[in-house]
Amino acid sequence: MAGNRTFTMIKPDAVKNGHIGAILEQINASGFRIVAMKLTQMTKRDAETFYGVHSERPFFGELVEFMTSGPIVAAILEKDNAVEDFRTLIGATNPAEAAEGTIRKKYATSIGENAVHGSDSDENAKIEGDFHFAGREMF
Ligand code: FUP
Repeated sequence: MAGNRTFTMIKPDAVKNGHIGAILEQINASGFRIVAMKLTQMTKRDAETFYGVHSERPFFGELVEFMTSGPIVAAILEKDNAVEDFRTLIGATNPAEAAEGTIRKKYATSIGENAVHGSDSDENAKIEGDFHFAGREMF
C-alpha cells in the first residue's frame, strides 16, 4: 500500500531565484498538507550523508557543492499516494524532459540545479524526513 508522506527540498537555485512562494503555492494547490517545514542550509557532511547512495557517481562532488551553496526549504508533505503524486508534480530529473506545467519544467535550469527534490520511495521519504526533522517538529 502506498504511504501518505513524502519529503521535499526547495533547492538552493530556486531559493536564490525567489521561487519559494510560487513552489509552495503549487504544492498546496495540488492537495499536499505541510507536516513539517524549515529554511536551513546543509553542511558538506549533511549533503554527503543525504546523497550517500550517489557517492560513486561522477556528479557527486558537484551535487554536494550545489546543495550546500545556499539555504534550502526542507519539508514533509502529506497526501494519499504522496511519493508518486509528488514526483509527478515535480517532473523528470532533467528539466528538458520534464512535462509541461511541472515544477522542474517551470523553475529548474539544469539536471544538476533542478529546483526541487522529491523522495523516490516510502522508505526513503521516512529516512529523509527523519534526517531533517525531530518528531516534535512534525505536525
Ligand atoms: P531525482 O530522484 O529526480 O532527484 O534524481 P536522482 O535521484 O537520479 O538524482 C539526485 C540528484 O542528483 C538530482 F536531483 C541532481 C543530481 N544529478 C546530477 O547532477 N546529474 C545527473 O546526471 C543525475 C542526477
